[in-house]
Amino acid sequence: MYLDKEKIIDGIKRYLKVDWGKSLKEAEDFEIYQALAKTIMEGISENWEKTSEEYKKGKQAFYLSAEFLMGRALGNNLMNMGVLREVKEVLKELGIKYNQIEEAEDDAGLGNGGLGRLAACFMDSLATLNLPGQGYGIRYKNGIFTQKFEDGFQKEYPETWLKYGDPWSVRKSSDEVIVEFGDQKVRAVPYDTPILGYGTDNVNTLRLWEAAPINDLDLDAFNSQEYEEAVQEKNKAENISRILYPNDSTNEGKKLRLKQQYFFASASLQDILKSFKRIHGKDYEKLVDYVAIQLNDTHPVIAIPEMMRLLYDVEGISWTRAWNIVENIFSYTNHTILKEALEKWWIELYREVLPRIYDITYRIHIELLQSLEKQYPEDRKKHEKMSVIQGDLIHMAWMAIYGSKTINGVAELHTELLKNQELKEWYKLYPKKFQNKTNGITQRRWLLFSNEELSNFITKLIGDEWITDLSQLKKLEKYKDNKKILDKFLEIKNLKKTQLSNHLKKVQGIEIDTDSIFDVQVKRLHEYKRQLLNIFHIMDLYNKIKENPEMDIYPVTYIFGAKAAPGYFRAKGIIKLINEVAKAVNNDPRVKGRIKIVFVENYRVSLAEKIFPAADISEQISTAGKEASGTGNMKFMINGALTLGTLDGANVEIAQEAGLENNYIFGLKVEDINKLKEKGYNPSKEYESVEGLKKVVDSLIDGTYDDGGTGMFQELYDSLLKGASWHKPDQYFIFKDFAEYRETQRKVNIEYRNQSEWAKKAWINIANGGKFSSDRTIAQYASEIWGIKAKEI
Ligand code: T68
Repeated sequence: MYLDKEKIIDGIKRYLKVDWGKSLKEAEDFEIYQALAKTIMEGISENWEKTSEEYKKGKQAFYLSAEFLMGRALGNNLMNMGVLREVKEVLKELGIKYNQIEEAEDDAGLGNGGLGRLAACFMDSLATLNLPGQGYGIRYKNGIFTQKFEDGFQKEYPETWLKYGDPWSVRKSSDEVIVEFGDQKVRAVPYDTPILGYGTDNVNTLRLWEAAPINDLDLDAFNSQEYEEAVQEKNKAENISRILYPNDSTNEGKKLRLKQQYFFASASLQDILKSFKRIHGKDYEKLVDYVAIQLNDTHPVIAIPEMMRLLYDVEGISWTRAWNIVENIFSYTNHTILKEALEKWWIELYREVLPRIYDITYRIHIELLQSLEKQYPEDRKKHEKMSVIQGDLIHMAWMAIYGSKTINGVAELHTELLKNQELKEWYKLYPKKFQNKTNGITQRRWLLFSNEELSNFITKLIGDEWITDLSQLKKLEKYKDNKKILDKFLEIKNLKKTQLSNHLKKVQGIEIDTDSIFDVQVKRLHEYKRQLLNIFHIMDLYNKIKENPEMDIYPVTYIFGAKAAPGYFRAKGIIKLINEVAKAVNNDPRVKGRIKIVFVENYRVSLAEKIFPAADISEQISTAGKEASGTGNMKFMINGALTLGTLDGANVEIAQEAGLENNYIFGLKVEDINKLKEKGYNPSKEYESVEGLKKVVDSLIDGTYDDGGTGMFQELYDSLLKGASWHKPDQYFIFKDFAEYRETQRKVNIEYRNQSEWAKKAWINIANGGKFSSDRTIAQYASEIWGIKAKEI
């Protein structure tokens, strides 16, 4: 342990004085938070340096990701260091409420959703497993936008996590590098954040790059009183790392986005090569023995031609040798099969922003064509389909597959779909490159930290090994019929529900019945995730209550949390719809509190930590085949919520591990959907024939719900019944799955009443959650892809 009580008190007081000129009595919560954070930073500095030195001696893995959705660091760091309890005590003695200090920290929201949060969980697991792995990304000044609801509409406000500075990062000016574009040259300045593992002295690193101008000020312009021009270069440079693109699934195709990608890819590779050279000189044959690079989706794939530029142009290695190195260093993870998410760049734009990288990309393209010609002589159609450059577009995924040692999907089903459908030509060409790495989550943040009560209980029963070996949870299974234990579980669940309700009361003024079923869907808003199916079911239930006021329903609170990409009109329409239905349902005396809808504002990591432990039902209802994995599903599971879901993504493996009988699995499977598509799907049939459905759908446009004259609800209606120029009607099969979803919901509502049976199912889910630790995932990456080994300092 690096810190004892005295050191903590001394540190807090010292930093308050130095940084803010204040005594403890005068200090604001956020100042105490900062002082405490800096005390921790001071405490770990030696181990941090030691770890970096130690890791440099062997092979390291570098995780390149445009997003790291870290959330808050304070509580997590204190917990991983094993001093959370001490700090709480110290603060109490000083008359300070720890909770308030914790709430003073803004989330580091440098990601959109699952992909960014996965990267954050991976950082935690790497450190905990003492693995030499480092993250590289962008230090966005503004992370994912702050969401507010105004009259039921989503409004976006800039997120400003850096307004008081970030105490968790150290600016490493001496490691700056220059990144050059066709029309611009900038400095890339690294900021290092320590990643503390649990129960280890190792401290890993997340290095995020900030863009800065070569020249701060154009003095000539300034002297001629041209003030705007004087800071033009500075603004243009800083724009590169200013803002996170808030799209989680559509490809932006914007110039600034391409610049962001090249900016951090180039800076990271320069950094990697620089530190390699310091130790090994120009012995580049050794590079593959010291460096593995994981490309988190296609966003950093530009690193492939950039590595060629650095090795071939700058270091003067032959093209063939350089390519051989590339092919053995890079690996690529695919996170989606949605066509609109696959990154393609207009040639014109790409060439303008990155002229040399374009030339190199072109050469890569030609060489791929040559190898395709060898493999499939004169099969022009195939060549065209698999080309990096097709017409006016550059396909980043194709370059990734061609230039990587391995390519992996993020759940078994997803990987199978890649191999047999989406990327089948590539699988045929490179069968050995394809791997599966089912996602995982860190149980430290998502159970130990966010559910202290359940954690303590588990530890009391099976010891604390589960904290670093989640498969230990299996030992809980023997208690599945023990009434006392299940009662205790229910008591804890109820406590977490009360805590969440209290929080939501405070921040959103909502009253929630804590005896009701907490039925939760939290994730980005997207048509394929089918929040619309969820709200349609509630609308139907509401209609039924109006027809039959005495209807027997066990009370349910439907909790939603979701941000929509700002330009995603339909997703925003769905938010408005949920809020409108909520207004009607929650204020209707006929409902008598049996159902309630709560849409939590600004869903983010720190709120998620309060929501998962309180859930009874985990809604995972995406159209089969569309959700690559999902990771929220895993967080729910280990906190004892039952999955109400389709056989999609990692739901399949959750049901496999915990048993179908302990979850609520429904709906079309991938094969059903493929068949339906072949046959031709006509949603009007369901619309007309499924009892209650027509009434629900019609209420979008008959004046029942008001979209404030935006046309949003009409547009939703049309998307389901008419389709649009770019898609068929009801492309996500909401109507087709509606009846079975409703039936499954009915089952949930009845079975929940048997609390002991329910608790048993929840308990079995927890006991079988072991597979879904990111420790398992990362151990697999380490041995099956990267070839790195644990190294303790
Ligand atoms: C998610 N993808 C998958 N993308 O949807 C989810 N995309 O199934 C999976 O569990 C998770 O990745 C982790 O593997 C995303 O979150 C994005 O956020 C994103 C961001 C920018 C551009 C494209």
